[in-house]
Amino acid sequence: MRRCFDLALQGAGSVSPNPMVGAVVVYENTILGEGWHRQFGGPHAEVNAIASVPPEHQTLLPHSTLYCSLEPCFHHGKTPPCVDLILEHRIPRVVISTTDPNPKVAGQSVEKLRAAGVEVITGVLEAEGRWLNRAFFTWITRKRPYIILKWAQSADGIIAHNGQQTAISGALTQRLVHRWRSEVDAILVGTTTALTDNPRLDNRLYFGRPPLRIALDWNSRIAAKAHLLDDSMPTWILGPEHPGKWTNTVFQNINQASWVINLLEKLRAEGYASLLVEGGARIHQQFLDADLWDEIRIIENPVLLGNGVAAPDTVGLGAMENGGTFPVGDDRVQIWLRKE
Ligand code: AOF
Ligand code: ZN
Repeated sequence: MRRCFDLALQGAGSVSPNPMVGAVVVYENTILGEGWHRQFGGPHAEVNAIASVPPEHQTLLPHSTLYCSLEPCFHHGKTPPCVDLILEHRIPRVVISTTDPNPKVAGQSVEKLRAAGVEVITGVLEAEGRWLNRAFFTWITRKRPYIILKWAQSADGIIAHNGQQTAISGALTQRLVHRWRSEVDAILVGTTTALTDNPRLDNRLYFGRPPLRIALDWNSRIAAKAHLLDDSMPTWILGPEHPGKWTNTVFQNINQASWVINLLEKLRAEGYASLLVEGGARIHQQFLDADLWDEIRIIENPVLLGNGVAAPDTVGLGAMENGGTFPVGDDRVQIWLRKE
């Protein structure tokens, strides 16, 4: 199953809003084939795993076990049901980490396999399986993108000098942040961050697909020459239209008073299943106050800044769970998770 998870992770950044899924075909303790869901709209993990079994070993399928990190699908989506493929190949045993929360699946494949006489074992490394696809589970059950709030702070809890771009985290952490960007579907910043940092919000220090970038600009203050308005990658600006010829930039006319909810609805409608909120403090606070967050990633550097913009207050957030802490160069990354 751990091998299934490793395979599944190869799809990070390419399959959303679908889950990352890995599958392994095993005959008498020997792996005959492996596969993962590589691309949104493309073949599922089970299809790739079965197709990877060499022709001379296909006759072993009716004597093999299929391991799947997620319950095989039951429905005709962009691809035919994996459950039928398993039955066609007469695979007698299927081991699953978690059932698929998608209402079109939701345990029905497990039932169908069992009804056909297939031995099905579920719940293997279930917590890890859920963790792997926490964005997908949130997307399905909460009907909104998975929301990650991220900021860097000094040892005395300051995220920036007032109105000034302030470098806090180190170069190695910068690369990690670009990796995080490549793993999410969209990134959001507020106007102050857009004005003081002139961010690109791309993932040039890592590989993979760049996310959708989103900035608030209710009063058209972002300059035409700002990186965010260079039209180089998909961008949403929440605010009135700026003059210019845009192919990748969309000006979203949404309600300023309820923009957080409106934005989440819009992201959901367009299939963006995860959102990384990169600040500033006011925006983070709005998400925290609305209790709309799933994960907080705090980068802490030992520097003392003395004064400036204070980091959002997480002490009052009772419902937090420690998601782990690890060093990156001179920085320390702390992850907090929302309790169910
Ligand atoms: C699987 N194996 O590798 C994945 C599954 O539109 P489709 O056909 O790609 O179906 C997408 C849904 O299928 C997705 O919402 C989830 O419920 C399931 N994903 N299922 O058997 C896979 N990626
Ligand atoms: Zn499938």
